[in-house]
Amino acid sequence: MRWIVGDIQGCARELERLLHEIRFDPGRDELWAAGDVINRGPDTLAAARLWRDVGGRGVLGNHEVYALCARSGAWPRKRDTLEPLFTAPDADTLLASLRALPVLTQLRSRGRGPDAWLVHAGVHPHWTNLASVAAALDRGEHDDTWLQSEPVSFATRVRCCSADGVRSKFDRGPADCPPPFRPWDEFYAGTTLVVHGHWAWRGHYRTANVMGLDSGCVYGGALTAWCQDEDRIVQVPALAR
Ligand SMILES: [Mn+2]
Repeated sequence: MRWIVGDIQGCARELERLLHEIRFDPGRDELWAAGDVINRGPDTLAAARLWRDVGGRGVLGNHEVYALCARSGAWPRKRDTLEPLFTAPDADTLLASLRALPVLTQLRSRGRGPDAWLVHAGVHPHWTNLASVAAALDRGEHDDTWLQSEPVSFATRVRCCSADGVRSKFDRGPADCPPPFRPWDEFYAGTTLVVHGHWAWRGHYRTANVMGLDSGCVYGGALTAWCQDEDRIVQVPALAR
């Protein structure tokens, strides 16, 4: 089975519980993270290691971009929960596997669920051919310049934007997006399902062509995963801390 999990953000125990609940078998199943495996939450190092140990697939989130740029010194360090990761003996290999992740990737259906595109935050209104955008985005090296480029920032950070792709800083519910900004998915006219994370305030939702998987586990919500092959959702509530 192929599972796509929403923002883990260092919630290693909930990820562990989820994998147990779905009887995840790394030899048979695939786990794809919708980005933001790390930071904010209580146990970034354990989350990153568990994600890696079961196969480590996914797309880059803004917290991975931050971690990589903070680590290299390209960005100043902010308040974060990355110290145990940065000082771990396997820090370099863990960070290298995060850096290698694509920003936008296609997941072709192999079962009951539909084909999907996976991205952390969303797709730009001008991105009408996602296959060519994905190919262009992942061409070349994922160096710090690439991590800081506008297309990568857009795909890993957007919630509300204008019709020409100017992003708003607004991060609450989609109904309250201040005009002229609208939730990015209102500009997405493609027929292939886009699966994303990043918008915890919005929680898990699904429309005809978009699915959100960030149900705010790190804020006391739930960790949500979608099984593409069976087209079903499994949620694990956040543990009390
Ligand atoms: Mn995010």
